Amino acid sequence: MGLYLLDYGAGNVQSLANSLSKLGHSFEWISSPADFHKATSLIFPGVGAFETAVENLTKKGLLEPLREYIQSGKPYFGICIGMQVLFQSSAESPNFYGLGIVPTTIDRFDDSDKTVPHMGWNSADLVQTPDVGPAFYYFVHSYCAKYSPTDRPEAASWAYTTTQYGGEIFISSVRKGNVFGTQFHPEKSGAAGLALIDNWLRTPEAERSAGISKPVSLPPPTVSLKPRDNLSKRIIACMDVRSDDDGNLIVTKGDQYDVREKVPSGSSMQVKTGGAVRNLGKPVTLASKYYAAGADEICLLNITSFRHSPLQDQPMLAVVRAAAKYVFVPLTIGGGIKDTVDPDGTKRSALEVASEYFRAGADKVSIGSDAVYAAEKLLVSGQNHGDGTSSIATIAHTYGRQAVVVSIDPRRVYVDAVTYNGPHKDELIHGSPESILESDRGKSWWYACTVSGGRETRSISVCQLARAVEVLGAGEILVNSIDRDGTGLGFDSDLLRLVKGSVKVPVVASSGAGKKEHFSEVFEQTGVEAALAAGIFHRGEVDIGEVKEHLTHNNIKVRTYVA
Ligand code: 1PR
Repeated sequence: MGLYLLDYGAGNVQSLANSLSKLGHSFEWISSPADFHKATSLIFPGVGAFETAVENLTKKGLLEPLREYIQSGKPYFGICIGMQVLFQSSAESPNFYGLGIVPTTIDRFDDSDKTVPHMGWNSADLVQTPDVGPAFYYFVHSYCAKYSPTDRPEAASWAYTTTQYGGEIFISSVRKGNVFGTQFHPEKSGAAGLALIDNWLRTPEAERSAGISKPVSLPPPTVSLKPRDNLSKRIIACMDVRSDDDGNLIVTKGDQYDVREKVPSGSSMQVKTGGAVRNLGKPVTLASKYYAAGADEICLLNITSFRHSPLQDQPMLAVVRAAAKYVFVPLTIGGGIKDTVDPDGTKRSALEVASEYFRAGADKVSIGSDAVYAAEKLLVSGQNHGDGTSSIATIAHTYGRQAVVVSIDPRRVYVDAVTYNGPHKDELIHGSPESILESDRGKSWWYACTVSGGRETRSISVCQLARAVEVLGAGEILVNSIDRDGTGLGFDSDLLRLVKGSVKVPVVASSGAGKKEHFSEVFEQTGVEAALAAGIFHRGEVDIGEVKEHLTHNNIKVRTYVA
């Protein structure tokens, strides 16, 4: 079978390639217009921004051959932007036109009642046979095709499944004749997604080929709004990766960011910085273990990459490449995403660094220190938009904002509430005098951002940072807490409420999980979209399955199906 994949040169296509290899399907890449003639099946895994996709396809002379391929009746499967490109245009980039095969536009989600991007696991409900139970897939997008059988009947007739997000119902997959397209990412949707890809490929080509101009026989059915959508809360397993003292990459875990074993004072082993780097296992082994246990996402943070150029850090890239072969849920990579200079003097932009991680199999990159500097620059400029040069902006422009996570490392700054008259007085938190936590009891504080893994505290607050990075183009904010990291005392709900109240993009809670109840507490108390933990999973104290069972029991939606 002549299965070809279309890669327009930006966006992570490695995930789909890994899924196909895992399923045992061989494929070739479309590298020139002539390849379309050789293809007997084509998958276009478009990730990123509509404009970048259309612009790159046009520049490479691939847009018209793609249209001809689809019109020839040969099987086509478009994923995310690969589906959106079938439509007329997108509000994301009004000056660029899609193929116009589905006669309607792609619009932005209404963010007045919900977080945008729509990110996470949601159900895809079959339009024609709604009595068949829905399947859950991973979505990540800010723009969608609204399902509107009354106003746009012809477009609605393409809908194979619909999905509800907040008060909106959109077309989550299209199917007609030889054309299939999903807004969700089957290659990142665990076993359900792999099965969907496999089924499509194993259906005889003759059944998947047909014209798309069949007349519409029945009017598209109306789909009613449910009281609540099915978007589930995400549980993320995080691995802090660094070299041990022998140079091997290991997963480590600190207490308040100190990752070295405590050594009794006076010990002959004691070195200036403490004992050996705490070793909790190998990154790839742990990543595949957490995938199998039902983690909704996996995060790998290179916690010492600020010391050197990540592009020189081949072992970390090798870890990402290897982990991506086993993990079929989104993989986030962080650490050292910034403009750098290699030891030989070669300048590398943050976009190049991120691209290298995407090529290795990452789906999102997480930016820490560099996001702080970019936010500070924006504040100093007094503007309400960036100049497009920050790492956040350049990566979001090419790969879409959903691929850019900003990882904040805040630290509490305690102040005297009576005398404090500093710039953050509106963000002060006052701990209850009855709090069981000594760190909270009767105290007042604000949250300062830090850089270089907490080694340097800056004067910018967590709210200022969150608002600024959203303006610059961040698609998600990961909120760590140096005070809670590794303590097992629970997530810092005060901190998370502050960040959640400052932005529209999804917020991930991190640091402090010590028992399963902490997960239900953080979702109920703060409304965050996801919760991340490290220590309790690495030490085997609580299993991801137990966390999800607990959340389901507490009426909090999670993805529970795992093969
Ligand atoms: O600044 O862009 O190079 O990114 C560096 C990244 O490395 C940042 O995301 C920063 O959070 C992370 N990092 C740097 N130093 C450390 C350290 O521990 N010494 N890890 C570090 C931060 C936070 C989470 C941790 C949660 C959950 N670790 O990754 O997994 O706190 O832990 P818990 O569940 O055990 O409490 P840049």
